[in-house]
Parts: sequence; structure tokens; C-alpha cells
Amino acid sequence: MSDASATIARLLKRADDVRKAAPARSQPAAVRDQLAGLLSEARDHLDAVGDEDLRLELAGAIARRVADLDAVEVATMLGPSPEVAVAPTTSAVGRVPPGQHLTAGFPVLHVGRAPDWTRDDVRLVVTGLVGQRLVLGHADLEEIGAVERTRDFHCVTTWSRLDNTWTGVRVADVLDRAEVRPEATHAVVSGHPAYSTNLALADLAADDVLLAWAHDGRPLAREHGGPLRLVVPHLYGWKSVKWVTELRLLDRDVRGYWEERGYHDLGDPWREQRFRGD
Ligand SMILES: Nc1nc2c(c(=O)[nH]1)N[C@H]1C(S)=C(S)[C@@H](COP(=O)(O)O)O[C@H]1N2
Ligand SMILES: [Mo]
Repeated sequence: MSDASATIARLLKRADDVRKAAPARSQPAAVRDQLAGLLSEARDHLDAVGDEDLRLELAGAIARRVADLDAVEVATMLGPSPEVAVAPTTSAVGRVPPGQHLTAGFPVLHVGRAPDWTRDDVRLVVTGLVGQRLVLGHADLEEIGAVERTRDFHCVTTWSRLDNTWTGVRVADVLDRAEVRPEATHAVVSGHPAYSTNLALADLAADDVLLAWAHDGRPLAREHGGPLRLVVPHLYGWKSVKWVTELRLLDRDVRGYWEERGYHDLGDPWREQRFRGD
């Protein structure tokens, strides 16, 4: 074992100890901060691990614990009994992917701080391998055509929320306007503050992939990505970029925020593609 990998192993062990003690602690936010500190320190040592397989394995081990962090954060935000695991009803049978459970509420998950934007602030740039570079405001998106889709939502931190009704414009319709070039195979979708994710063009252009401004009949709440978010219901939630600002078409797959940190490039919940190598 190299020094760096031993250091990472030691940091992960400490993080696991902190995590185990967490239920006894009264300040979940402090636990989260401490865990985040240890994991980011571990991440800083990754580059120094010479062996590529070992480096990937350790990156995965760190990413798993970062995913767990989100669960700590959910606990902070929803109070003492957050992830109320509702027993699946008959209608939920066959709709909850492996390793997932139903959540009663609608957890809020993101890195950084939600921006204070209104519909007037929407400015979506569609660029890269397109014939027409677009800069679209909310009214432009509505003009392209609003649709509704009711879909389940699955977060990699293991909660699923069924029957979300999203209102927005189909990404496919936006891409038509942009005249996507034939060489384009993938896209990177970016959002506030420095978030991004990679998607294959076919996934991005699926019929139920929307740029959404309403959820369950109400304007999309700021914490859930309002005034505009991407919704990719058939993939894990981290692909559904909140406060979306850019769709960039590319002729190759370029990793986004979580994918760089060990999450899967595709992220199909039915195949449990949580982390790279799954
Ligand atoms: N801009 C931005 N979008 C984001 C994230 C983020 O950190 N920043 N987190 C993603 C993750 S991991 C999930 S599960 C969903 C959560 O959406 P919700 O907060 O509406 O439940 O948002 C996704 N979109
Ligand atoms: Mo997530």
C-alpha cells in the first residue's frame, strides 16, 4: 500500500467511526460537516495513489460515503424522523427499483446554496454542437410548448418519490430548435452554482425528459430547482440538474460533478448503476 492509500484508508475509517456515532449526537449538521471534512481530505490524497485500479476503488469508497452524507443532510432538513419508509402500496409494486425505498416527503438535496432566482432570471444557453446557439428565457420555453409528465423519481441515496407531475418543455423540442449537429452524441448539462452532469443524447432527448418549472401543479419551489430544472425520470436524481443554465452538446462523454467523484456515467436505477463499476 502506498502512503496515500494508507492515509485514505485511515480517513475513511475515521469517517465510519464518526458516522456510527452519529445517531447519538444532537447536531446532525455538525456531524455532516465533520464527515464532509474527512471525505474531502481523503479525496485530496487520491491523485497520489499511483495504481489506477486502487485509485478507482478508493474513489468509489469515498463516493459511497459522500452519498451517505446526503442522507445525514436529509435528516437535518426533515427533522427527527425524516425518511419515513412508507410500506409500498399495491400500486408501488414493480415501481421501486432495487435498493430503494419510498419516502413520504420530498427530500431536498444539493451541493451549495440555492440561488434566489425568479422566472425573469431564467437564461438557458443551448450550445456546443448545434446549428443554432440558443439563449432562452422562461417565456421562450413556454412558447416552444408546455407538456406534463407524471413520473417516479429515484435518488441514489436510496429514496424514491412516486407520481411527480412535472410541467415544462420537452428537451427534445428545445434541441430541435437548436438544430443539433449529427456528430453530437452526448451533452453536459450545467446548473447553479458549479454543478453539472453528463448524459447521452438519447437519454436527454427522451420523451419524458423536461425542463420543468412546475411540480404537482405548483410553481417549482426554489429548493427543488425553481425557477427551472432538468428532470430525467429514468435515471438517478443527480442527473436532474436544478437551476439549470446550460445544455452543451458534445461528440464525446465528459463527466460531470458527481461522475468525476465516482458516480456512474449512465445512472440507471433499474440496473443499480450507482457508482462506476456497478
Ligand atoms: N444544481 C444542482 N442540481 C442538482 C443537485 C445539485 O447538487 N445541484 N443535486 C442532484 C441530486 S443528487 C438529486 S437527488 C436531485 C434532488 O432533487 P430535489 O432536491 O428536488 O429532491 O437534484 C439533483 N440536481
Ligand atoms: Mo441524489
